[in-house]
Amino acid sequence: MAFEFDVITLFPDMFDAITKHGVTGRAKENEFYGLYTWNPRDFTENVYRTVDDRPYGGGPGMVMLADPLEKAVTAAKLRQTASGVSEMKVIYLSPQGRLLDHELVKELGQLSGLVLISGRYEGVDDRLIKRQVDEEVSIGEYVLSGGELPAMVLIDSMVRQMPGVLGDPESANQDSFVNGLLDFPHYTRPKVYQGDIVPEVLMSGDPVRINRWRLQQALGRTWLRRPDLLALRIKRGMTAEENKLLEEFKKAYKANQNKMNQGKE
Ligand code: 9WO
Repeated sequence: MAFEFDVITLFPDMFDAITKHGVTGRAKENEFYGLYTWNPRDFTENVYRTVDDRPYGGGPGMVMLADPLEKAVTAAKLRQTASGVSEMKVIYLSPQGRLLDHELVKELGQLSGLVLISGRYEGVDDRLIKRQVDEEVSIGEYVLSGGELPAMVLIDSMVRQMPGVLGDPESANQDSFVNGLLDFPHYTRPKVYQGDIVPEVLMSGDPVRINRWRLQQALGRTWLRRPDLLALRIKRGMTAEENKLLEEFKKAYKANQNKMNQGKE
């Protein structure tokens, strides 16, 4: 049975961005997952089909009404159950949520379905969140115009982890962050681009040397750009080989810095 996503959104067409393009488009066609959208506007009772109102306590902007959202969530949960989903969570995408990382992507992948609420305006009536939401998830520390892009980010990150979605079964494991390191640099043709040549080792055809170089680059880049990630990785244990490669990278980097600084000071 496929993983089922149900999304509550005022802008269902936005989700064409993932369902009609690329890896996530193909995965949907091949029924690796199902995605169904619910518009709270379709669950309104009045002629204006109102989904928002002014905030109690005053202030700028509007707040999404609890009732149309709750009716949409109820319909979404019903569809999940009818599709055979047994383990489901309701997630509200918000800057107040738990930060999305590879750990959370794996955790949510253990479920069989998700109901995602994409808010608009200044937010959602808090009583809806208390009544219906199991977890709030944030994709980063910034405010957007709505939760649709975050919902798509979450779906994309989960779909590419589904077994069989990426052609090569190894692809998802090669991803950055899976081994707690940043990615190594990539090159393709031509061999020389604007005077810049591809590292010789990548053209050697020696898979042992190539893997060693890539691991060294990943370690070195993580050391340079994400010392916080490297510290975690060191705590979880580095092999003697990894330590040697990193020390070698540091030495080469520092030697290069000294060379660059010649003449200064
Ligand atoms: C709007 C606003 C206006 C004035 C002062 C404070 C304010 N906060 C917000 C706000 O948080 N609006 C949200 C817009 C309401 C819920 C949907 N929106 C949203 C979700 N923006 N950003 C996200 C989001 C979700 C997950 N990860 C990162 C950002």
